[in-house]
Parts: sequence; C-alpha cells; structure tokens
Amino acid sequence: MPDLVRYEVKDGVAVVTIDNPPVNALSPNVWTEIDQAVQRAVADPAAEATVLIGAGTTFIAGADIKVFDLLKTPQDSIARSAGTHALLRRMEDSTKPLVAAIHGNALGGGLEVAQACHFRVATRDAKVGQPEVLLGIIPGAGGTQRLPRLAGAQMALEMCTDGKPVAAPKALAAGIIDRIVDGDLLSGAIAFAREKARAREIRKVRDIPHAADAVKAGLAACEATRAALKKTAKGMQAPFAAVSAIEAGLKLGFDEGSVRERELFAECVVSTESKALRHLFFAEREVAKVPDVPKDTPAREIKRAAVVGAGTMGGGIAMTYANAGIPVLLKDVDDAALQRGLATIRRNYDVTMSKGKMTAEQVEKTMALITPTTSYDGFDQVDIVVEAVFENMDLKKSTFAELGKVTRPDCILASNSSTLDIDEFAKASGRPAQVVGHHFFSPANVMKLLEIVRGRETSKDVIATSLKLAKKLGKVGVVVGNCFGFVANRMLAYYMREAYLLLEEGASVEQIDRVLTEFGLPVGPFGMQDIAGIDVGARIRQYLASIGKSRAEGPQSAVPDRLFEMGRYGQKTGAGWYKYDAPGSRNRTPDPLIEQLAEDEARKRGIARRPVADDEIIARITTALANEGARVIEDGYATRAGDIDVIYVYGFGFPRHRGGPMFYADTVGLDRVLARVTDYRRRFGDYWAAAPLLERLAAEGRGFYSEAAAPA
Ligand code: T1G
Repeated sequence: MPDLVRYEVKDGVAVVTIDNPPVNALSPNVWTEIDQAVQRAVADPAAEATVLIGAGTTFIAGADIKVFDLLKTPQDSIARSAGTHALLRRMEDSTKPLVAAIHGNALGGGLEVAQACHFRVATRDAKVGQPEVLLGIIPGAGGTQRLPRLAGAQMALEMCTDGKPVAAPKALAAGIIDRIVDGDLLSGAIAFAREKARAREIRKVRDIPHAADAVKAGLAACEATRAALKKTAKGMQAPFAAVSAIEAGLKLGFDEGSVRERELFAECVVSTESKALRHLFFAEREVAKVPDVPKDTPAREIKRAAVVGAGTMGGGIAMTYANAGIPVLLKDVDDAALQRGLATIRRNYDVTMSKGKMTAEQVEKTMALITPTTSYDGFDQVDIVVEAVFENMDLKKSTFAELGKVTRPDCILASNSSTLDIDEFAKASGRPAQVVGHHFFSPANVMKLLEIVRGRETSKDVIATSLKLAKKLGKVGVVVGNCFGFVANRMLAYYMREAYLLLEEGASVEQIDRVLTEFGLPVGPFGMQDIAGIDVGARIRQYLASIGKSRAEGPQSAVPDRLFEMGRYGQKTGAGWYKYDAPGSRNRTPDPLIEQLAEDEARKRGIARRPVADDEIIARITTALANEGARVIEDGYATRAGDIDVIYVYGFGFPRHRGGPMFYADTVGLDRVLARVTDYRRRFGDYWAAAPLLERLAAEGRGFYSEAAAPA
C-alpha cells in the first residue's frame, strides 16, 4: 500500500503531504498517518516548523463519507470521534508552528484539520467550508468549537447550517485563514512557517478566548438562527444540531462543548436523514456512469446552439444556454410568437436582477447571446438543436424532418418532449444516431434536472456529450430509456392517479397538498398542476386517448378534464384546483366547486366517500411511486434505483432528507410496501399489481439498495 501521507524536510520545514486521490478524503489510515507524520516533525531536529499540504488538485475534502456506514450505533460514533478529537488535540499541541497550506477545497474534516493547525494559508481561489449538514451530520472533529473562536459565532453558524463553501478572500477577512499566497503555495507556506518559527509563535485555536460580549452576542445569534431554520430546514435534524453544538461551546467552553459535539454528531450520523443524504451524495455521482458508455467515450464541445419553439419551455432552455455562455438561436414560426417568448425571457431576467443575482449589464450581456429568428438561417453552424415545440407527435416529426435537412450531419438533434417516442423523431430526422431526448423541467432555467432520453440508435458519443453538456448547463443529467413518459413522467402519472382518486374517495385538495408539503415536497400535486397548467396534462391525455393509451393503469379521474373543459387551467387563468386573486396571481383559496366535482365523479363510479387519514395519503402516493419505480428498473428504463431518486429529488423536489422515492421505500421496508400494494389491490382493483422486482426483493428480505437491484 503506497503511503497516503508523505514526509520530507524542505528548507528546515517538515512538509507533510496528504495523497489520497481523488479528493484526499480522511479515511482512518489517513488520519493515523497524519498523526504519525506531525509527531515525527515535532521530534525531527531538522525541522523548525511543519506544513500540511494536499497532493493533486485539493487540500482535504473531508472525512471519507463511506466510513459512516460502519457506524451502527451512537456509541460506535462517540468512540471513534473521541479518538479523532484526541488526535487533533495532539496536533494542536505540536511544539513547533504547524501550518495548513490550502488549495482547492478544505471541507468538513479537512477544514477541521486545518483549524487544529496553528495557522492557515491558502491560494486566492481556494474554498473552505463545513458542508456536513448537506450530509445530515454536523462537524464532528471540533469544527463547532474551533470555528466560532476563529471567525466568531455568527459566521460559524452560517457556515455550519448552510454548508456553503467560503472563498479564501472572505475567509481571510473572517480570520479563518491567516494569509493568501499568490504564486507557489508550498514555498509561500514554508516561508510563512519559518517566519512563525523565528518568532516562536504558536497559536492554539482552542485557547482563543471568547470575549464576554461575544458569548452574549453568540448565544443570541444561536436563537436567531434556530428561529430562521424553523422555516428553511423544516423536518431536518442536522442544522439544529449544529446550532446546539456551537451553543454548547459558547456556554460550556471547549472541552465540554466538544463532548456535546460528539454526542450530537453521533445522533445525526445514525439518522435516516443522514443515510438519505449520504445516499444522494453518491447517487448524484453515479448517474454520470452509464454502463455501456465508457468514461473515455469522446464528448463533443458544444459551442453554438439553437432552440426551436419560444414558448415557456423553449424560452427557459434558451436562457439556460445563454446563462452558460453558449450563443443560442431561438426560432419560432412568426415574429409575434418570438416577441412573446422574448418578453417572458426579459421578465425572468428582471426578476433575477431584482433579487440582486444579476446586474443590468450581466442581463444585457446574457440576452445578447440569444438571437431570435423565424428562419433556419444559421442552423448549419450549430452543434446542437433543442426542439421545444408543442407536445404533438405530428408537429414534432415534421420539425425533426426539417432539422435533418438544415443542420450539419454531426449536429445533435435533441427533443424536449416530456412523454413522446424519441425513436419516431429519430426516424423522421433521417439520422437517428444524432437524436436524443433532453427533457428539461419547468421552469427550465431554474430546475436542475435534465432527463437524457436514449433512443434505440442514439450513439454513445451523443450520450457522453449530453452528460458533459448537462454539467456545463448547471444541470444534473440522468440517462433514461425511451418509454412513454420516460422515467420522471411515467412515475408521475401514478403519483397523480392516486392524488385524484384520494380526492374522489374523500380527501380534499388542500389536505392532500398540505400532507405532501409537510412530508417535505415544495408543493403538492394540485398546487403543482396549477403552476404547470392543467391544460398541459389534459392535452397529453387527449393525445393518448387518440392512440388508445392512458398514462397509468387503473381508473382515470375525470375531474381534471372537467376543469380543463371549464377553461380552468390553473394560475394562468386565475382558477384551477384553487381559485386565485387574478390570472397569474399566486394567491390561492380553496374552491368548493372542486369538492362538488369530486362528489359527482365518486357517485358515477359508485365510490362511497369517507374521511381519509393523512398517513394513507403518504402511503398511497409513495407506494405507487416505488411500485412503478421497480417496474421502470426491471423494464430497463432506469440503470439503477439511485437514478430514479436523483430524478425525483431534482425534478420534483422530493425531499432530500428522505433520499428519493426508492430510498424512502427502503426506509419503510419493502415487505411493508408490498403488503400495502397487496392491500390496495384487494381494496381498489387489479391495477395495483405488484412489480415482480418488488415481490422478489421483499421475499428475499432485501431493499432496492441492499444489493444492486438487477432486472429479473
Ligand atoms: N468521501 C468519500 N468520497 C468522496 C468524498 C468524501 N468526503 N468527496 C468526494 N468523494 C468522491 C466522489 O464520490 C467521487 O467519486 C470523487 O470523490 C470525486 O468527487 C469529520 C464528518 C470536494 C467539491 O461533504 O463536495 O468531513 O464518483 O465527483 O465535482 O466533521 O466531491 O469518482 O467514484 O464530487 O470535483 C464533508 C464532499 C465530509 C465534501 C469535489 N465533506 N465532496 O467535487 O468531484 S463529512 C464534504 C464534495 C466530514 C467531519 C465530517 C466534492 C468536491 P467517484 P466529485 P468534484
């Protein structure tokens, strides 16, 4: 085993280099070897000081997250972090100046190691942070105790509860780092260390006193942070635990505060919240790995783009490309349609500007990258075209037929269709290898998910290019198969089926939306439809009916179609599932008409209405998602369950701290999920048939994640 930590003496300074690619994560061996190297430096007469530095592109990106799965009980965790605390204390007690030299990222345990050093220097583009709450834990190596002493309680609270990295210049101003090194980091750090050695300067962060007024202000900041988190971190545990740990340090001092930190960390690390967030951390990185598309598959550079259709989606897609600095042609049939599209884009940028996220100059520069057109001029120069015309098969096929003629042979032809058969478009284009689905989610310039739909003949380099492009556009790209509704909308149809049926059975629109927002979704199914437009779903249902299909097995409620017939499309018409103050307004009130419509439909279907418990709403909807998700996997339209979780977290805001619908099903237990399916089949009908994969895993006492779920 190569050393994970190297030791050498340079210009009278011991240089300890952590070399555990790709991000120098603190695995147990790395911790041990750092400890040994620092103690070696203390004893080394040739060294008057010590510098800690990371090999490769970064300092230390934190503890090895995989290790946390080994911690089964809080006691396991407390024992392990007591060892870590003692190790960091030993480092801090080094009798020679100990300097952390930071480049790339110093995150989590990485920043805590740096804080146990006496001084920290960094490159100007380095970042430091305590992102642990994003993993459902808190800093567990003294960060909640040392950071407030370095940067003050307010800054520590922000960093430990929002988990965002801080750039070096800001960290310098906050006192987290002591110097920015321009030029070579190692020689700058060695020079700094020698200065401190000559000055016989050592500074133990744990001994930096809290001034009395700082403690008072700090405790007030803890209260204020807790109050704010009640709104922003509903249902979460870790952000509140981080506040309690910092508070304990302010009240009880370093040693007892550290004990409290270890206890709170231990409670968090074994929580379902943390397991869910750790699962998503790795699932988000797995989605980029497509089994038969090797990592070295050539991905093309996308320098110029075009979008066909300047409607809500087309406009948002054009903004996404412009925001990424890619010039984009935006085509629509006539100038009136174009002007409407451009006006919406301008309005969106005005909102962004009013929030201080862009300057007027930045808006003009970005909008200048969007070139409106009513012709195909210039389409022979672009690397990709995204078709975003109306969700109608004939219209899309004729568009692809045209695109096949006006673009370069190697130009990628992508469709933003949310449901329709990509292979039909591919055939119409005459070059199926270049055709792929790029399904954006509304609003396209905001939602982070990009469903990359692979057609029968889509080439591997088009898939590789799509994944790389997704990252460039600031999206999370997930490759899925080409079935009706792909993965996102195919499963959504079951979610909506249950929402409609629960309404007919006796639940109310407000109750269903409330229960699901309390569960952690940003908006409930009915609120979501009123935003997206009831007409969008209705027109897809009409198209499906015309080809003898429906979106989901089982009874289809007629209530949404009744609303469509009444012209109640949601927010945009001032009425949908709710009433709104005016068209376009977001202020909604319940509408007794909906109850009436539900009663009518229930009577027609011979359903005896009844009170519906909140738990049943969650159970029905999450079970429908998991059961259909299992089918999607066994049908081969999703590579792994994790891809589905990433799709639902980024596409529909499924609560991260529940891990996504498939991970959530595992926390319920697939035997219980199957029992629910069986019960629903008995109560409601055969359309509740269990997915064979679900039956098999439950029978084997496994989950979607206990072992790679393979198609039967
Ligand atoms: N542990 C294990 N693996 C890690 C890892 C980590 N901390 N960080 C990254 N990886 C893997 C990742 O899965 C991927 O693997 C590869 O490295 C490259 O990552 C004690 C308790 C640093 C900003 O939360 O945010 O410290 O897919 O694709 O885009 O109090 O990685 O190639 O097989 O993300 O350049 C706190 C987590 C831990 C930071 C780089 N630290 N990492 O981004 O590369 S908890 C974090 C990141 C802790 C202490 C507590 C990012 C990055 P593979 P990547 P990137």
